[in-house]
Amino acid sequence: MAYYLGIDSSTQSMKGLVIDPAAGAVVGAAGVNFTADLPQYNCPDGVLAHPDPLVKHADPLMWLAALDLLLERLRAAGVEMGKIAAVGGDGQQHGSVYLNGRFAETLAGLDPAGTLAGQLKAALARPTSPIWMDSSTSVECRALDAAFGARLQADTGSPAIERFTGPQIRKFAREEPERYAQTARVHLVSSFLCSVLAGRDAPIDAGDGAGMNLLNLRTMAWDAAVAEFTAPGLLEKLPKVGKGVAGGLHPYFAKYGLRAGIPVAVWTGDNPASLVGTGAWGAGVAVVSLGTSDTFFAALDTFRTDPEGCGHVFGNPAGGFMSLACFKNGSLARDRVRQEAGAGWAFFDTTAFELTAAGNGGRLALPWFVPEITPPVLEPGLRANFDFAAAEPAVRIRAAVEGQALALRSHALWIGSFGTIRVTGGASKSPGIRQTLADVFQARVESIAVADSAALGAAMLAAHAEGVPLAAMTERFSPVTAVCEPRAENAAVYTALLPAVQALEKQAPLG
Ligand code: XUL
Repeated sequence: MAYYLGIDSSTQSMKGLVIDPAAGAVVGAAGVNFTADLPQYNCPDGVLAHPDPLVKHADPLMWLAALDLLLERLRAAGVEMGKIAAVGGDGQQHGSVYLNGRFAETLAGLDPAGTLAGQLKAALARPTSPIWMDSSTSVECRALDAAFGARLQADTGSPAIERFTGPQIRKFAREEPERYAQTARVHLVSSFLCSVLAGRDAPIDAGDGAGMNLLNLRTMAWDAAVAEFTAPGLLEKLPKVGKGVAGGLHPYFAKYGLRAGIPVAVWTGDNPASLVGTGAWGAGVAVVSLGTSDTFFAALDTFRTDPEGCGHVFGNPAGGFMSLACFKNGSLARDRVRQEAGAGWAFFDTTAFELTAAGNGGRLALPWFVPEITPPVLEPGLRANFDFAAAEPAVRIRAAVEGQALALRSHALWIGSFGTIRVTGGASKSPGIRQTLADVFQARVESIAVADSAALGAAMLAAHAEGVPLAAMTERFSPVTAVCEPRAENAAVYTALLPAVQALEKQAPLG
């Protein structure tokens, strides 16, 4: 049967997953870790060292070396590469790659005797790529705010955001005008790697394009006025906006056993790919991913934006739109609350919730140990509406878990209501957290065992581009492993606490 390959180019690694939709099986997987496998690019954890802590760049040649190595590893692992019928992929969002006039010609003439990095080095107009962790463009964001005001969010789905590509391009054009002038093409990480596979300039999809502060989501075309303000002549330097198939696989990749000419699906961003991989691409299902940071994402039935400007709107690769909000204080914050309470994981995950009642008697905490993104608050520090330090460990733990869950609900109000929440990430194994989410949202909380949801989503999108229905793949590849039902008797308790968490977000940290 036909196989499909999905490649996830994320911050710290590149992963490949090969699926056989007819058999409902993952038939191959491989990964390249940038720190361990490609130390020569000096990007531990995927980031180049820089004296300014706000500047976060990576070496785009490392992503090319990773692509060569990943395909070689898949082949060496015994995957029947000749059975792969289409390739899809996704990239960490917002990061950008700057190419000169030699890019198109170099791509077309890729020679299997050489490496991708070796051949494409001379096509870079800028040696480094700013990535999503960069927050050095506040000046550019304020300029965009002043020029476009609320229209920027109303039309592009987000207000001006430091890590978004438009502000990054504006900074580059102002600081390095000569290199900007030599730039013929600005690609996202996703569209850059897709171009390499297809051997020609690939489009940017609406999933990833919406993370640029440049794509008008009402017209699905680049916003000419915003692009020109961002940097002179930018419109001509952007690839097309598109979906479907970018082209046939370049013969260069035949050296890994892949068939030249198989369709290369237009790549998307890692979050839109995860929306597909977690099976949440339809309305009414939200995903809460509990990791280092917590993310909340869901399909949006119609285009609308967050009135508070915290959440983003991206294209949904399955059609329509999706929302995404990122909460910086996730698992690391929970772990710190646990440690400071002197509790073990069993106590944190279960016992604390047995010793206390839903609503915690109104005692809430927001464990913001680092500056928060949702809502944007620069001053770190724990917020609480009671004497946190003096309270029992179980009370502290419930206060923090309920505070986080209520903040998630509060910032998701604009998106709509959800009958189902799918949870992923390490902390999703915690019974206390799952029941709290179920009760706070009054939704059924489903656990899913999907390790690499972005790579899986990318493989599913490759298959989908070839006519395989997404619904059938979701059932097979993203099955529900556990369910936690909401307790109706707790609905009113949490609804009554929403104003309290909203007030807490405006409070100063405890001293
Ligand atoms: C989303 C974001 C990150 C990156 C890297 O806006 O910045 O999730 O996509 O994963």
